[in-house]
Amino acid sequence: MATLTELALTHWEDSCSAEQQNTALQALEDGHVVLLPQLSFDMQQEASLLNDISTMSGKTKSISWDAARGVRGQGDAYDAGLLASMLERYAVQTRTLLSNLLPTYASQLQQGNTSFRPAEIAGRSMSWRKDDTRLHVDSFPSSPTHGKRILRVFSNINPHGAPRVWKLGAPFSQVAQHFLPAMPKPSAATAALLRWIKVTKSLRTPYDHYMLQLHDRMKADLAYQAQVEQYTHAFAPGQTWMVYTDLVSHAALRGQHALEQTWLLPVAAMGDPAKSPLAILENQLGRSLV
Ligand SMILES: O=C(O)CCC(=O)C(=O)O
Ligand SMILES: [Fe+2]
Repeated sequence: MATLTELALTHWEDSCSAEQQNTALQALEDGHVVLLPQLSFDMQQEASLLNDISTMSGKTKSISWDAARGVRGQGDAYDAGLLASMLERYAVQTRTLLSNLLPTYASQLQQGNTSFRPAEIAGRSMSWRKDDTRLHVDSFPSSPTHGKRILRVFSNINPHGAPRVWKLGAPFSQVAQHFLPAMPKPSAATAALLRWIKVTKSLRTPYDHYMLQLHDRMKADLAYQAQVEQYTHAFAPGQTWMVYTDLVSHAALRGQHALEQTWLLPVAAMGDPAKSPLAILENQLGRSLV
């Protein structure tokens, strides 16, 4: 089961010892959460973004930013310049952190979305598929990763002392063993159609098919949710943590105000590619998935 590995970094620019680098690499690839309890995101003049804004719709989970498209989501309710500067700074700081902590990944990391999550998680009404209070592994329906790893960095920036409470569940190999037998096989025609009508931004490979099925079947199965081994952990305000969310069963139960940065990594850049969801699925299915 996933555990937490703590590292005592205090600044985003901290240089890391070889031991810290090795600890972080092993922990992440083995499906643990790396917790940086003393590494906080300094809000500076953007603190006003944490004032509650009632125009944020209950259905919206986050406001996203990327360098090419700028701010998306319910960004209108906020000062766009402040939002962009906060999210861009978070992207830069997490990149600095990862290049110091995971130098073997650094040149291969591809920057994904940066997100601001100002809405309280608890009590939100979400469709089951979007309900992150249920244990799941991450898979993006419209953005196939083609096997690339999803490494995410989170910071709790709640100004009122509220923790961000997560659940962590069973190891990926067990999740796959539980759900793979009943899954439909991927269809090349369906994948081509989804691409043609632009439901997906690139071709949904067999790997992406199985990952999306896992995500959906985990969330849809309430008996599984109730019975699977799991434990709860509260991330305090001022803390940062990172985790391979494609590998680690996770759920976010409650909390308000977080920042998140997504990084994608080619499997070949891992210390041990055999620990990737791609390799685990290929091994269990006895076929290539890319
Ligand atoms: O917002 C969070 O704390 C995590 C939610 C989650 O599971 C996700 O974004 O994939
Ligand atoms: Fe998730």
